[in-house]
Amino acid sequence: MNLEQKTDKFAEYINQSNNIVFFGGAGVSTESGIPDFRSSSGIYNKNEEYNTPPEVILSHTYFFENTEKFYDFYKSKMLYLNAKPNNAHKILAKLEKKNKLKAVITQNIDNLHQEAGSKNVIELHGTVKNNFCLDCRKKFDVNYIIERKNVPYCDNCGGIIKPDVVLYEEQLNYEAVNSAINYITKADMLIVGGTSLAVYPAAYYVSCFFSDNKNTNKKSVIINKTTTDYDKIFDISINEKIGEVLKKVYSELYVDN
Ligand code: CNA
Repeated sequence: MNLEQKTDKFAEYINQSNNIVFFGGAGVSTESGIPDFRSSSGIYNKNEEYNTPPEVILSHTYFFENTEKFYDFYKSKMLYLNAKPNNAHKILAKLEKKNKLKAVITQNIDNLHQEAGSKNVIELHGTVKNNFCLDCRKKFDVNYIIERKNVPYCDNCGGIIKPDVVLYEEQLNYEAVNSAINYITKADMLIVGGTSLAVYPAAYYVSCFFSDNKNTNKKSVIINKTTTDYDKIFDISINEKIGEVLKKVYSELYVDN
């Protein structure tokens, strides 16, 4: 199938479904100016000024052993507070409003789906918006983190503040995981986008959709700029920019704009 045929088919699948689930990652936000991890322009490949790999800096152990260096990296590489939702975020929000899409499941921590208007967003890796004191649990917004020179300390008890994001070596939130699996297994259409599916357990969630063989009418689409190891199991795989693809597909749907 060429691109035109793929987007036509993709639109046809959306027209036929009212139970779509979206599963996405950092590639959803690159068109908003936030770099992903693994692209050639991603954080893993543009990290010259730090001689420690990002996956080490963004780990639980590193946070506690090198809190100052962690925050230095986190504030300069992970916080993009001026970024705005792009077409991908906006169209997913519209599909939810039209009662077609039931949930957005994201590995992103940037809050852009909510800013675009999506209501049911499952954040598997937490969000930069929420931060809390490790000692007294007092909550802080992200501005408090930015305004502190180095490590942010609690103004109530002096404890270290940690962003409510899931670091390497940490467990995912049990409720978020359960809810994500529930939506994916019940969906009749899965759209995966902007994720290398390389971070465990991302590929596992996707496999949950394919493991139920009872519904033979299920449809699946993956949109990722580069190929992934899983492209072949999807009905349609598109290696293009997700914002552009979703915009084109949305214009072909039987819904009012
Ligand atoms: P990843 O491993 O960096 O993969 C991103 C994928 O997206 C790559 O395969 C790219 O080819 C693809 N991609 C990049 N731009 C586009 C685009 N415009 N359209 C379609 N595809 C594109 O990131 P994953 O999300 O798979 O890995 C999970 C990590 C990344 C999670 O822990 C996130 O928290 C973390 N992360 C999040 C953000 C964010 O919140 N915006 C930014 C950077 C990293």
